[in-house]
Amino acid sequence: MDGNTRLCTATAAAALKETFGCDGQPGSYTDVDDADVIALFGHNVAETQPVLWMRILDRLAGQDPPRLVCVDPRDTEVARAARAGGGVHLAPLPGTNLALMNGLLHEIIANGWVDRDYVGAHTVGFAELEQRVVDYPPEKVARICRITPQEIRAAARVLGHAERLLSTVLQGFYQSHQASAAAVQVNNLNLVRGMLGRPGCGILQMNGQPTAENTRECGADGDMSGFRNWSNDAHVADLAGHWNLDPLQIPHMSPPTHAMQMMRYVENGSIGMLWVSATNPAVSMPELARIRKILSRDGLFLVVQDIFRSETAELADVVLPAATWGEKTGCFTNADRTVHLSDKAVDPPGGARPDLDIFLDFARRMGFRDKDGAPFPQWHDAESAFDAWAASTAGRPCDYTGLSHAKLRATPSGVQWPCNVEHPDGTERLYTDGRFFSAPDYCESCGRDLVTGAPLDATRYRVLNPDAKAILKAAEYLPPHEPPTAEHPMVLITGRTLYHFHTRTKTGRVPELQKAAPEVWVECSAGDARRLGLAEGDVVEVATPRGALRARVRVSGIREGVVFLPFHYGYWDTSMSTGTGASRAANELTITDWDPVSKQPLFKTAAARLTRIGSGQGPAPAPTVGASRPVGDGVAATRGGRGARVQELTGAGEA
Ligand SMILES: Nc1nc2c(c(=O)[nH]1)N[C@H]1C(S)=C(S)[C@@H](COP(=O)(O)OP(=O)(O)OC[C@H]3O[C@@H](n4cnc5c(=O)[nH]c(N)nc54)[C@H](O)[C@@H]3O)O[C@H]1N2
Ligand SMILES: Nc1nc2c(c(=O)[nH]1)N[C@H]1C(S)=C(S)[C@@H](COP(=O)(O)OP(=O)(O)OC[C@H]3O[C@@H](n4cnc5c(=O)[nH]c(N)nc54)[C@H](O)[C@@H]3O)O[C@H]1N2
Ligand SMILES: [Mo]
Repeated sequence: MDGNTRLCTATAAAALKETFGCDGQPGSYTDVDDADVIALFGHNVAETQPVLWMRILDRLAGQDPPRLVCVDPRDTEVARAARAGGGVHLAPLPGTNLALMNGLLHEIIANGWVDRDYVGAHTVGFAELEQRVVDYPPEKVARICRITPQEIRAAARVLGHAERLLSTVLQGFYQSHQASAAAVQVNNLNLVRGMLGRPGCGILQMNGQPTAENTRECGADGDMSGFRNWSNDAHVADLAGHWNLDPLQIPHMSPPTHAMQMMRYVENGSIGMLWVSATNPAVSMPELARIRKILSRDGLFLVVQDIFRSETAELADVVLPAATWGEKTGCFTNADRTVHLSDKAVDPPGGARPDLDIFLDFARRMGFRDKDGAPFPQWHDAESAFDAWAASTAGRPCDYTGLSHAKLRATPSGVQWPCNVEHPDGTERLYTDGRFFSAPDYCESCGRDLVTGAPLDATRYRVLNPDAKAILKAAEYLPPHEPPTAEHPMVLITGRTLYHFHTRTKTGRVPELQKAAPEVWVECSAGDARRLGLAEGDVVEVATPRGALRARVRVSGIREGVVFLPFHYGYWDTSMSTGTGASRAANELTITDWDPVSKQPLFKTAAARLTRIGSGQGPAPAPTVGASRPVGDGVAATRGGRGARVQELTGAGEA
């Protein structure tokens, strides 16, 4: 059992566990309103979380705007706003985040911008961190990241002088090698600066989708329900009590197999059945030729539960049609711990059923029983499941005991956990008193070695951190596993555009969104384009050691030596404008490899080659908005139109 979160924010969870002993977002979105510096690490918030970006834009347009620090190899809207507002944009070579973070921490410590009182009272591990980052002076880091020492010093100065620092982290860090190690250094940055637990001072190890937070809390992402600790027998017994099970009915020798390893087991034949719900791995997992082969294996019984006939459903033995949001009731928890209720608005079509109903039906047909022989699970619909979940979180960091569907319905803007008798209206920020969830008997995890990923044992953890402090963990930088070579001289990164969501099962069906970004494109810098004899709109082959695809070139503000592919386009719609009918999925090219700590795959570093095939007809099919903005003139702007208008039916059925 593993969540899509493995591909998404497993690293957020891992980084929080390493530093605070437990998952759970320290900060709040309200920190945007008070911060004087907002630092975004590998996070293109303008295109991927535009509502949060609007909140930042409000600040930027208001009195006393915050300065931004943006770390991204592409010229995103965030990067532009950082430069325009007296902040800093760093565009490191992909795969060098940890070196950069060590360099920034080096400067902050060397210049004495450390809050010694906070560090002394609330953290362990400072001496080791200090010793580690001594080896990362700006000149050395600049050579690794291929930026200038002045840029590193400038960014460190902004971070070092911040009075209220909000740091956010997302896929530019999480989908790289040494992902958890780099994300942990962002936690370290806020801790050494004493920037936590006050308005404007926060860390947002972001989520991609709210449900990523829920999979972590509920124990569907290799975690144990309620942020309990796999290696703590008392935690397992406590959970077994809530579920009325014998502790042995909860297998807990070790965390469950992660998704990347599951695929290996299917490949080996040791997993014979896979049930895929609400995720489309035939497009979203790395090295698709391999994934297709695995999912098509004769010995595999593949069940796919989806709302559309996805690429993965095409490979299924059985398809279970699911109801979508709006057709069912349930809760979402946002990145900053805000719990929302989403009420059913309409009935699902045909035989489609809510995912929960499908799972409960399965449990009943299988005859699952609790320890008294009564049907398990004990709940039977969204509300009873929520109540059982809330009860099971009593005393845990994500305490939902003060929440119910009724309370959430009465609080439409949501409630931040923990919400209990002590905090009946929820909790805006964690760790305001400098006390953490990291006590040895309470913590979710005793942590891992940041370089190898090996778990640390409970006895050593107890010695390291007996008093529930935050843990400053250091790590040496190691180069990426697939560096550029003579044959593949560029670095390939992949990611998103504003207009599409993931594998496009929904946004590909919205005409105006599809029109804004109809086809795959590849971004490269003006310098690289000149060197390779490429012009805007040319057809190129993008190749890595795993495969190749064709795309049209967008000459954009991306840094030199790097190319970018959006990963939204699946392989079975072959209406490609190049007319080749070849696959256009970015994941044909990505590598089977993962971060040793979080097991999140590396979607953002591969060695690649661009080869010109011929000229296209006009500009690339890429939006002119966001990071894919062309550097030259002559590309018609992406805009909305009549097709973007919707007709809303009111209760009486009138338009
Ligand atoms: N429109 C839209 N919004 C979405 C989604 C979507 O599909 N479409 N998906 C949602 C989900 S689940 C997620 S997880 C989020 C993801 O949100 P983001 O993480 O913001 O999106 P990405 O485009 O994956 O990557 C962010 C940036 O990382 C940069 N990057 C790549 N490699 C490196 C590197 O080595 N170092 C650094 N510092 N930066 C690097 C890229 O240039 C890119 O601009 O978006 C969510 N929101
Ligand atoms: N190269 C590359 N690959 C990436 C990434 C990247 O940046 N680069 N990002 C990774 C990240 S962060 C993520 S989150 C993943 C996303 O990867 P996926 O989760 O595979 O992508 P989605 O398109 O969101 O797939 C969700 C599926 O669920 C279906 N669905 C929607 N609502 C419901 C529902 O209520 N019930 C059911 N049963 N089904 C439903 C949709 O139709 C769709 O088929 O991709 C990862 N892969
Ligand atoms: Mo994600």
